[in-house]
Amino acid sequence: MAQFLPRRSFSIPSSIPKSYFLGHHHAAVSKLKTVLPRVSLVIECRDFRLPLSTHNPVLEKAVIGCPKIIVYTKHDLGSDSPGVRQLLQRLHGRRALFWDKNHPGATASLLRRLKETAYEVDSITGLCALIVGMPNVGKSTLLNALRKSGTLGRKTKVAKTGDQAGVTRKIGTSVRVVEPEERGGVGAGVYVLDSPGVFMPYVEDGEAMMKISLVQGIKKGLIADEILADYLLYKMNLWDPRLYGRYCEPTNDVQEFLSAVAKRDGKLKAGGVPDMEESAARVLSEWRKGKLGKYVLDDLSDEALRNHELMVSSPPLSLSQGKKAWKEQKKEKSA
Ligand SMILES: Nc1nc2c(ncn2[C@@H]2O[C@H](COP(=O)(O)OP(=O)(O)OP(=O)(O)O)[C@@H](O)[C@H]2O)c(=O)[nH]1
Ligand SMILES: [Mg+2]
Repeated sequence: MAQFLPRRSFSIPSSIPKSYFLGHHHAAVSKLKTVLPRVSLVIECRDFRLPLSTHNPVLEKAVIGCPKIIVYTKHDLGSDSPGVRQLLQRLHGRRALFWDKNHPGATASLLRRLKETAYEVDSITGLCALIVGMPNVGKSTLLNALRKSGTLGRKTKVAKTGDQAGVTRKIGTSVRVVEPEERGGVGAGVYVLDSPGVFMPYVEDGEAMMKISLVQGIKKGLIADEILADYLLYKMNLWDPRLYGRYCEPTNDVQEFLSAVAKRDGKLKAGGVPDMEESAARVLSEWRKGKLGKYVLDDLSDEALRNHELMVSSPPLSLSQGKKAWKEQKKEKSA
């Protein structure tokens, strides 16, 4: 049999949107600036599968000057990529932490870091930390985990979570995650503020938009599932085509792949015709659960890191330009 050759590049459809900068994202950035004076530490969450694409220059700028730690969330879903954790650790040093919701040790490490900072800050009102990040990266889940682990006995879920972008809409009130000293805790206690996910005003790179959509950082349907499934097939072929070996032999043809998924997982329409839409949705759902490999999607070569730094230091659009671009994009779609 001829050796299988994966596609070396993926042609980005022109229909891919370049923005998802909603009104509440803009409002959240303004609000962040007003709460910042009482914040001593920013906890910036980025999705471990997208260490660069979920690093938002707008947030970087909004919290500038405040000490920050970077929490790479959903570490469990990127654990098959060798060396990434070490690379990020080298880039950020002690500022980076790797976290997943099913690993209590990771929450305990972050709590330790918060307590250390509370001792250093030694404020009579306690330490106030602010969680920021792109939509759906796991900010509210992190807050709930900190609360559960840090305040023994208080198991109530304090923040709403969900597997789509835009679950948290407002900066709420701060939540105690470490009790004050007189109750066996630290200093005057540690408090954490959750915030809504904030998107970037403009994403020049269509591939980055597809990656963000794969991890559900933008609204479902903005990019068709079949396009995302094709992109995922392209990536799986570069990682290891055996990842989907339960469905079919290695292929670069998304129709062939989705037909095989339909047959195996019963996604068939009347007359046994494969339901491509349902099959694409199934593929995405399996991947999001880590059942088609747990790989980091971003390219982390030296060149990609350099380009990313350039983009962060001079982003393509300002906030108001971003808002305008989003409105125009929506108008074009509905025309
Ligand atoms: N596998 C895995 N899933 C996670 C982890 N953390 C969060 N999730 C899931 O990711 C989804 C999003 O979590 P949220 O906490 O609502 O994300 P968010 O950043 O607050 O989202 P917005 O408020 O919409 O910006 C939920 O379905 C969580 O269960 C993790 O460490 N591992
Ligand atoms: Mg949230």
